[in-house]
Amino acid sequence: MADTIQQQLDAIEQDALAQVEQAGDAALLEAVRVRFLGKKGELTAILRGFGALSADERPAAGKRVNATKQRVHDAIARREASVAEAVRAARLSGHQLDVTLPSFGSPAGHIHPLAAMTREICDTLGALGFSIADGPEIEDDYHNFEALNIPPEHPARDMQDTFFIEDGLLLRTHTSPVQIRVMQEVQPPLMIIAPGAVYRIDDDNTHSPMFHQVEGLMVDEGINFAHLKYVLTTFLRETFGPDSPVRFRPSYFPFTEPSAEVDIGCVICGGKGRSETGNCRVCKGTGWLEILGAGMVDPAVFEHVGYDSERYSGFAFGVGVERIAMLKYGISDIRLFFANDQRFLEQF
Ligand code: 2U9
Repeated sequence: MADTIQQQLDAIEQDALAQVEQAGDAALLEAVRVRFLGKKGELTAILRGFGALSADERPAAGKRVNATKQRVHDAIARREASVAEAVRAARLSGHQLDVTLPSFGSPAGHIHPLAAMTREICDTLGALGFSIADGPEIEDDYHNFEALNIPPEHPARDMQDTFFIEDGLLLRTHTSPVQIRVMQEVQPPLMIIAPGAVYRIDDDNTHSPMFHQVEGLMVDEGINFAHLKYVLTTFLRETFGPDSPVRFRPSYFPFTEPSAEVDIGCVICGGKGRSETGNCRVCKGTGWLEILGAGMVDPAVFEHVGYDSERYSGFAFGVGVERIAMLKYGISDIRLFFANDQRFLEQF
């Protein structure tokens, strides 16, 4: 009787191992496990035949059944591991990583519109012979005001207009102190431009407490107002187009004499002063836009830096970078330059 059971066990084991080998995935292997090792499985069913065995034969027969179960169980476990490995290998070979492929790329940043405008202004003036100079943004009263012939009672010196720091220091209100420092160091002839940030207590659509200027200075023997007119007319026509009308109006600055404000024909209404609905809102109906200030350097400024004002003369000018960019690109609020909104910046 025991022999018959052993024959049955051998046959079931052979069948089970063959089926394990054929099972190609986890679900099929589970079906094999249930069929042979489950509660109602074939190897469990063998135990029911034990009724025909004598009490002496039963322990040995039980051991054989358990040993067979263990071998089938181990075969299933081995096969499970190899099936899982095959699945993993297939997945990896299907998703090969080609490290030589070009990347998707990340969005490239670009130069800020004010930096681009500053460069353009400096390039145009550079082509006319000016070299760039720079200096500190924190200044003293002498370089920012006194050397520039700005009188003690001038409104620029008021707490309302200038950011004063401590110990008589302040945030420069223009880049003119750069030119003062250069003149203290070198003798004429000189032709310099000073681009950079300046600070004034002012904040609305067209004024920002920090803004940018490019100032220019040319000093030599025999420099006169015609030189000033030529340089600034050339600069403005390079910037706003060769046919742009340019006019010079008398004005006043403490550091230049005579002084002028310079206008270009309104870039919005084409100089007509009118729009379809009435007066042009940008030039207020005048047909002109004030674009920069200029003048012949006041001899008092030369005296402060130790230049012989009998021998040398010079002209100076100043432009606001934001103002030029706003007019050139039709921007109505200066704060857009500083809000760092990608939708604005991407347009340049
Ligand atoms: C030195 C001597 C003279 C620079 C000048 C202006 C006129 C002027 C404004 C333009 C727009 C300031 O940014 S803004 O508001 N500037 O009108 N600037 S003459 O004159 C100088 C500079 C340096 C030694």
